[in-house]
Amino acid sequence: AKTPMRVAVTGAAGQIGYSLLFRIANGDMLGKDQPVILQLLEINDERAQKALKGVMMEIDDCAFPLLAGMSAHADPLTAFKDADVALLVGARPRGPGMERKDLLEANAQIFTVQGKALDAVASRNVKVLVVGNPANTNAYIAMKSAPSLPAKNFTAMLRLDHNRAASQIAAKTGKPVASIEKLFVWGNHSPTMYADYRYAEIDGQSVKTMINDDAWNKDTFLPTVGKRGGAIIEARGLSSAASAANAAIDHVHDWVLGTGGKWTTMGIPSDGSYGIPEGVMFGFPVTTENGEYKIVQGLSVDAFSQERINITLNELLEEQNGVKHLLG
Ligand code: NAX
Repeated sequence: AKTPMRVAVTGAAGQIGYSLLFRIANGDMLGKDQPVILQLLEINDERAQKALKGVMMEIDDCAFPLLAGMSAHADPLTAFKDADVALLVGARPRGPGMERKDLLEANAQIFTVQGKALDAVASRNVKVLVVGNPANTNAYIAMKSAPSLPAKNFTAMLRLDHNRAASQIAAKTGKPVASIEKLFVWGNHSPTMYADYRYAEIDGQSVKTMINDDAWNKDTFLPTVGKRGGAIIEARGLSSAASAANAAIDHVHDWVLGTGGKWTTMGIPSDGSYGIPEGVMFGFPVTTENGEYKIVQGLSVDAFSQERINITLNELLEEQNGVKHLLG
């Protein structure tokens, strides 16, 4: 049997946690032959810790054959010990009267502490996915706070945007979502993201040619994908949770187990590709193999795409500048 992998999850008693943990323990993320140990972090608060215990009771009651252990933590230094995968889901939500700047700073504080803890105790090969918003900037802060870990181990979740884009394209073309290839999303996990289907194919046919409607791209597709999170809050009264958990599962699954040549989207520290400054945590088209991702190279960027990329890049650079003074 395989050695169990240690999976640390923060915000484990939250909404996304409640959809995520059961699927990890069920083998959806790391494979149906891969035992897992869950190391669950919540804030050091009686109610949160009690709620976490409740979730763990339910996980126990599923009797998952792949679950090789599980523990509750209030300190990232114990939660991240020897972690092979770390899903940083917990974050500070925007409270009443909170300015964007306050939100960035509150989260910068959390992700500085957690980055340092990963640096100190996690596996040297730990794969980190940041889900908690602002996801790209939080991932950037965690990466900068963990100088002894490779920067490439830190990623941000753009996969929900990617999956939302795929679902819209499937609906528009009437084709199965699984048949869509070479679709991806550039940039920040925010309404400025740029979902790019210029290269997408279904059964070898160009999606752009099939749709043949640039106005739909600009006026319907991009706003629908970009504002989907808001639409879900409006309809459900709560933010996306099961779909966010599903995207986190997809992201880590593909990173660890490979895409077999297919393209997907990951928020990763730029290596300078496509003019994105090095280190910026940016959504790129990638393929993955043997636990490593590679940016798809050589795509042309037309004027419209460059404009969209600049908007989402500038937003990220602004966020990054807003927290610069907090990084050592
Ligand atoms: P919830 O408020 O339901 O749960 C968050 C949990 O995190 C809470 O239980 C809280 O106690 C815990 N927490 C807060 N600070 C913590 C810390 N420092 N250490 C450990 N735990 C901590 O939020 P939920 O709906 O689960 O969403 C979690 C985060 O995901 C939010 O920041 C949300 O904005 C973000 N999202 C990101 C998405 C993405 O695509 N990247 C999409 C979905 C979601 O909006």
